[in-house]
Amino acid sequence: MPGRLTWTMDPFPEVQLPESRVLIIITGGTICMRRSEDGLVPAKGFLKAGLAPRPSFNDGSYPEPLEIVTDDKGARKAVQSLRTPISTYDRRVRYSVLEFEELLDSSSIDAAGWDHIAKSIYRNYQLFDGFVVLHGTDSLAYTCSALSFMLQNLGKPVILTGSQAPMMELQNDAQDNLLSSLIIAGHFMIPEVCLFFNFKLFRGNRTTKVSADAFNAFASPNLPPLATISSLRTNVQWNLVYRPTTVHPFSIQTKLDTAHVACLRIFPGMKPEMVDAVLRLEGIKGLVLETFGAGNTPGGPDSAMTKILADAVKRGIVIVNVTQCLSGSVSPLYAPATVLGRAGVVFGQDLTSEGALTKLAYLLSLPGSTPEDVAKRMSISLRGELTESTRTHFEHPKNGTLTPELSSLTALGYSIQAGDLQGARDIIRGEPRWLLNDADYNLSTPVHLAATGPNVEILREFLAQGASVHLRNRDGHTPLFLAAHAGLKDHVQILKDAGAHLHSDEMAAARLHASSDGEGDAAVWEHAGVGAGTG
Ligand code: ASN
Repeated sequence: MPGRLTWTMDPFPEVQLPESRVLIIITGGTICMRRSEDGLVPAKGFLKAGLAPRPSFNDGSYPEPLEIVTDDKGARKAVQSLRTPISTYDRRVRYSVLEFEELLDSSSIDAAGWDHIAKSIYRNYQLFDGFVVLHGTDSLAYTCSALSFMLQNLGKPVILTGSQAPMMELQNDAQDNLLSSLIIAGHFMIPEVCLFFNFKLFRGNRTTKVSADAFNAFASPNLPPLATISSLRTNVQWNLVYRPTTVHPFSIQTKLDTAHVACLRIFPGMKPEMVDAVLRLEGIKGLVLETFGAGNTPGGPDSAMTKILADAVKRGIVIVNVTQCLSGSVSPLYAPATVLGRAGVVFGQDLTSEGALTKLAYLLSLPGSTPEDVAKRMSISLRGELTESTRTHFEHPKNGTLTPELSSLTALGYSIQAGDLQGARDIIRGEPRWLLNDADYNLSTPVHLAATGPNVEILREFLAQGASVHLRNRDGHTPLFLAAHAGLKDHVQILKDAGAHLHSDEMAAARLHASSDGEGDAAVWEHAGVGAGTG
């Protein structure tokens, strides 16, 4: 092949290693900018100019192009793909790039841009194991928060990243941020909208930009990182990873209502009329009020400020109290905050302003939403965006040997084979998050085993506890493939209800089975998605 690179370091070129597929969606931002007469501007052709020439992004094997879906009607186009060298986890990541028509500085990204990203992920959801979104840093925390709500029942990793210095500059943070994002999206089933920056993976809706120029530009003041990178390892805090626990397939909510929400920062001496003016803007439905400390504003129960706020709540405007402080939560600790609560202002707990504003815009965009519903859901965690005071976290067993984990997994395997639902429940009690997504020597998870087990209720239980339906075993197979292969219709159905789909890699084998197995089995394969145009 012309231009083929010859520096591949692959020591076992013939060995078939697992390979994940990741789609990189490029919206713009400094990471893909070049110098111009007007200063830095986003430039197209990132894969060719920014990735292909770098050994850590290209093992030189130049694999076949990959298909991506480009519009709502399902139009597809084949685009160039590249492969990373082998990772420390004995896996390669193969990726393609979807570059937006117009690349933007993130200060110009709004709700329409969020829709564009959400739709691109939705259309390509079945073709890739994970997604990386390149985005400018200025409004990145807003986009992460918005997407975390818009992507409903997300079952795959979506990692947003960017950089403070362009990839094309000699000294940059772009290379590390993108490579780590790619590796995490291709190796770890963290089904959240995350932000990766400066060796840390954060839950996206907990982040805020804290520096205009440092590489350490983002913080997540109220939640530790979900993962950190140290030397060659990625250390995932599995006990913090949030998973949907309702059995529903992935869907998206678009058109967030940013036109009827506002954010206002209280300051000493602020005139109540100023707050009133905002609350009387035409069509206003929600206000994020950034208050002092633990949620306090000037004025007592009979003050003009309190009356203005109480009046607005009565008119159906949802007002959410969040703190101006970088960390901590609002609460009725002091009289001024208690007064606000009595006036109907919602306690936004430890939401960031970005999280509060985008959550309001999301809830207001839901069909049939009422101010009462919105107010109620603003102080409840939907995607781990706030800490509910009663929430307790299970702690993953620390250090020590692997024995307890391995023996739990083995015992679980026996319960699954025996169809013993109660036994399986007893084993996962208190530790479902990590155990259900753990894998044996064959990279089979408990869901793979339950997908062909005798008791479909065990499978249902695992899914309701947040187990992933998308992990693939060493042969590259999803639990859905195994259930269809075993001709188990009920198992196929429950997996599909939870958003499972056949991976594009297994489509050819699935079609072969569907045409050569008996008639009944062909129907099960069809139900699993063969012939549905995937792959
Ligand atoms: N202005 C740039 C943007 O947000 C900043 C950056 O990406 N570092 O698009």
